[in-house]
Amino acid sequence: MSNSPAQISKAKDMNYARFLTAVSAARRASPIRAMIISLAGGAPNPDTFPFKSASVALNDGTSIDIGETLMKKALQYSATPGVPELVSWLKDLQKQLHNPPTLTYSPDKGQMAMCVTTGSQEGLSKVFEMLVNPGDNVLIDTPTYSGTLAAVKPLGCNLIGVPTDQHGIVPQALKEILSRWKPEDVSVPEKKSPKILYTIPNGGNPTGASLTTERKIEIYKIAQEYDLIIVEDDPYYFLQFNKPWAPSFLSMDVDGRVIRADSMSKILSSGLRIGYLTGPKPLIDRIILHMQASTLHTSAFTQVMILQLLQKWGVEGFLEHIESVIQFYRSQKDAMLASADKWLTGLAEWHSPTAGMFLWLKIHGVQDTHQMIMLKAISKEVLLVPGSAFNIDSSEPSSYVRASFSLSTPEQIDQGLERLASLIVEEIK
Ligand code: 09M
Repeated sequence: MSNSPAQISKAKDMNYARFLTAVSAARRASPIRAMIISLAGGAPNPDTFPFKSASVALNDGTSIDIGETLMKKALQYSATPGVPELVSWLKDLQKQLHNPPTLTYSPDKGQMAMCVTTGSQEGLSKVFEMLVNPGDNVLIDTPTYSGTLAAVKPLGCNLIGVPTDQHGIVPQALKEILSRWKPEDVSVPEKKSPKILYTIPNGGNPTGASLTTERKIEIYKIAQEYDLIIVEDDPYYFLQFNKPWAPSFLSMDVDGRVIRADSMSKILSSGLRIGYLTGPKPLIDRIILHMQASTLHTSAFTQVMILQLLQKWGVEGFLEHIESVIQFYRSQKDAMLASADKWLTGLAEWHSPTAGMFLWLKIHGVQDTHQMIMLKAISKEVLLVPGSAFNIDSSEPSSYVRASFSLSTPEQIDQGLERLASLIVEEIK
């Protein structure tokens, strides 16, 4: 059944309790939970709500209609893991795209489970709060998404940056870092061997780099050796420029050691705030307990709106839509690369992004881009982020900048990079 590469075989059973923080382990199901689900408890009467129905016009000329009955459901409390029909649709999607080996496992042995989150950011921050104790060593792609750093740094852990190149994490570098520990150290808590590895496998933010299949297999095996949970943050999975799409860590997860964060933000809407976590049931259950004590659930209206669209489209229609989104970003990327060639040759270097919406530029002769971008580029209307924002220690200098090719027209991109070129020339003269 599984499409995991033949080279990976299952390690010993996972002991999920080993990974939990004290806070996460202490979470208990709320006594009103059953009532919320049965709606027998504190649920208000939706007949008193002012909203009746909704019709949302789509760009293709059709619409999705939320009639009175469905609207009542959309306005009411719902189940914490997500509106059941949406969870079921997304489960089928994960099966079709990733066919995780854990689909057939028993619940306590890491069976694949899912929950809908308010954007992938909510899911990720709850994953970190579940797994990261103060003083823990945590392995993380460098450079990495500033929002991840914002979620994980306040937990008081020691972030260990894993070097990356144009193909993402360098497995040899990961091995070298881990060689500070012996694989048997994982059973000795005082040794503080890292328990999690966070990575953005496709279209890295900020680098635009994607891991190759070979590297993923190698990294998964290292995770087995050191009993690591892999946190696979993959919001740019659906924005991969080349086919076939790379197999995910989830697709090779024979052990039940991968928690995958997906996002609808880049393909359906970022403001609707829909993400979803997929991972072993014992861990997803902990996230759900956390949600029961915080958001209760992601907006049911938002979920129903997305569900209506996905049911209308089916998986095939969804993938067709994604194809058109990819085409847009691919041509934007090509425009940015052409302008970079035109204006920045000799002044900067870069790799062609394989997914996502960012070009990562290394500026020649500029040790730290922060001043140049924050003080001067803004006045010249160039929308760039200095590389230091993506460093574990943002006070460390960076000679990189992240350029986004999402919102600007090819003409604006061209003008922007022309301005950047003149800034660099000014800076290094
Ligand atoms: N910049 C993201 N990235 C971003 C960004 C953003 C306001 C968001 C990675 O919408 P979610 O919650 O599903 O996405 C969160 C997320 C998770 N993981 C790797 C991401 O890149 C979103 C929002 C302003 C700026 C922002 O710059 O890169």
